[in-house]
Amino acid sequence: MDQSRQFLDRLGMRHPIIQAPMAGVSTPRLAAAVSEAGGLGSLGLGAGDAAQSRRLIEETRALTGRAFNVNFFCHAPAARDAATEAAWLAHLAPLFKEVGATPPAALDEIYRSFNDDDASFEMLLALRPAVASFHFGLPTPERIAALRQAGIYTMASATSPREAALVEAAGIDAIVAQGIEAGGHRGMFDPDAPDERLSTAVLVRMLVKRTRLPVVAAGGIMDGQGIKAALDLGAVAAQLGTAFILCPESAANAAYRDNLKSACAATTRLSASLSGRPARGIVNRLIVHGDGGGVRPAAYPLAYDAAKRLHAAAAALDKHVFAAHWAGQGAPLAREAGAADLVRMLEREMQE
Ligand code: FMN
Repeated sequence: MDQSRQFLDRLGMRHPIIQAPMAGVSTPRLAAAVSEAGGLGSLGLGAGDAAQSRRLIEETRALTGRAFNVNFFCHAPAARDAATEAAWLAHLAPLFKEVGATPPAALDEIYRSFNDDDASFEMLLALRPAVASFHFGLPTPERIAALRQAGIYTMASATSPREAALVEAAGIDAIVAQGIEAGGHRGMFDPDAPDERLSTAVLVRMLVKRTRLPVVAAGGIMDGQGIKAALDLGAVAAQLGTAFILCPESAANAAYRDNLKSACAATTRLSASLSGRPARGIVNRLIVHGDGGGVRPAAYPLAYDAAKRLHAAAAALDKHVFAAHWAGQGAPLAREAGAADLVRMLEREMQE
């Protein structure tokens, strides 16, 4: 049996289509609709605590009996540096002023790493979702072993062959090969390490040759033709994020949807100015200002705290020019359709 068939059978999928976990955008309704349609839906749980994650998993289970994926962030704790943080806030001060706000006196680590979160780990062992995936790094080998022992299929992002080798050595079941085209945060383990910025096609091909693990292709894949191309390169499935943002089941608000449907979608950029880690989104005023000043952003997720506060002040005035509208290079190809219809459309296009 080929590797793709084995992967699909293990997770009870009919189609090699994974809806990417998207913190802030994916929802139980979206994940359940994709899994019910024969793909694999995902919940992005990196922004919440164990109690919120439990609720979302239970809500998804009430909507589908099929497998779905739950995703957590494994980032290293922010290296606190008062001078860098103060300089970043000073750099953003004119933007805060523009919306009648003042920068906060200090920045918070708004997202907790799974590696420092015993409650989320215990919650996973208790609820045993079919699949758990990790971004920005890996859980400890002991935790990976315990999750697998509990029957949970594990996946982790890699943006380079070096990270993929670490994923394989850690005993994870499958690698999500995330190319430079991808929307949202680049899953690099160390955001300060040199980055070859490999395309999805090159990365998938390299990983298929270098590892025996199943490789899932992620980044810039927007239609069935793209999924077919990824499978031809040796991927067992494709993980699509941007393609699912316009689904009515996603949590994207009206401003995000309008922006993604506009000509602006053609201009995405990888920038650390919104969160402190490289992430691809539709270019906005904060990205232009942040990237332009020669000032180093505060570390992840401290810079994200600043960006969210700035956006909140702007949104109160109905301004969305500082909002994080994550999207991949394929954003202009995004379509508006119900999640189940989109999965059916992708499947049809794969046969063309
Ligand atoms: N990947 C994760 O592993 N966890 C996340 O929480 C997460 N959030 C994302 C949010 C958005 C809005 C987007 C577009 C992507 C996100 N990603 C996240 C990255 C996706 O897993 C995937 O790599 C990416 O969407 C693939 O590229 P594409 O958007 O071009 O399809």
